[in-house]
Amino acid sequence: APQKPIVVSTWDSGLPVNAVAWKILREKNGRALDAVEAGANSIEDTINCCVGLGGNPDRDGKVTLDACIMDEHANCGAVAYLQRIKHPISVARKVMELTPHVFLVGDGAQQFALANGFQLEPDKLSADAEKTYKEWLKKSEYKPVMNIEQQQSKGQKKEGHGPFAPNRFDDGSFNHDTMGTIALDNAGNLSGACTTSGMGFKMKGRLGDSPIIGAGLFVDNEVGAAVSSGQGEEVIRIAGTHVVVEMMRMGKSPEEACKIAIERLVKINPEKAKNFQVGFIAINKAGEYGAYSINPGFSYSVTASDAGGKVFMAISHY
Ligand code: SD4
Repeated sequence: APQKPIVVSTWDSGLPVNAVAWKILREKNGRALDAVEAGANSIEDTINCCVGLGGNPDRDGKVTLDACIMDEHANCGAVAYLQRIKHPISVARKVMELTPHVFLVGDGAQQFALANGFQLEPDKLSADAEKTYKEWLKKSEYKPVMNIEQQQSKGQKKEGHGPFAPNRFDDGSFNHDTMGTIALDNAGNLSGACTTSGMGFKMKGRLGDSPIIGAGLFVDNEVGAAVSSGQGEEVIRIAGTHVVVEMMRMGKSPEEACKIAIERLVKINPEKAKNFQVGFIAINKAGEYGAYSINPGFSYSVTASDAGGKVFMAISHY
């Protein structure tokens, strides 16, 4: 049922992110933009494979971060190939608010961050990333893998298909990847954020879809918002989240819109598509939400209110 506020994030690991966003949306009656930024910050602070400075490095052993953010006025900001800065999403927001530009990369992005109060963090991998990187170096295979954490997890994956099935590993870890968060606030405005350390062991300088407006994230306050996770190259090829939002503009539901974008992507090379993962999530102006992915294993988290005003959290899988 249509509802606001609502916040939807990629992956099971989106649940705690949503909880942070929810505080702003519901308890403080705040702006969707503030909510998605705070949510993204909270996961950038944790050690995990795929977001923030604790994430997996590129194949030269450097962690390089990509992020973008977009608000209800079509303001947007992005950073990419950003090193040693803890909160890329907040740097992206500052690019949006303080510069005449949309996108800063590499040294320039870092310099801008330092000039705006961000700290230079140590040039050091997290213990987890260090271990994974050493393991990877043994073969140094340049081959992007689906659902990175799933492959790394020592635990067995518990079966969890269909709406609202739990998706945890036996060792308690979450299914996890790039964090995309989209929200509709009480005022009826939409915003989104996308933050990632990118594909693990990528080539130096490689960017995926995540920092690219219209690929990794798109928001149109008249229509809806969408964000993606998965193999960025494939999302860029179809300007993925822009397709999703345009389909919603034409009257498709969020899930239908995500499905159309996924089908477009698969059609390019159906054989190849069996071996990579892309998932889209979307919400529309009415607070309806949906998602679709190429392969099983994708999940997303929703935090909203039911008809009685009760808060619920859910995880859905395909
Ligand atoms: C990328 N979409 O860099 C991001 C990261 C991701 O599996 O989701 N990787 O392509």
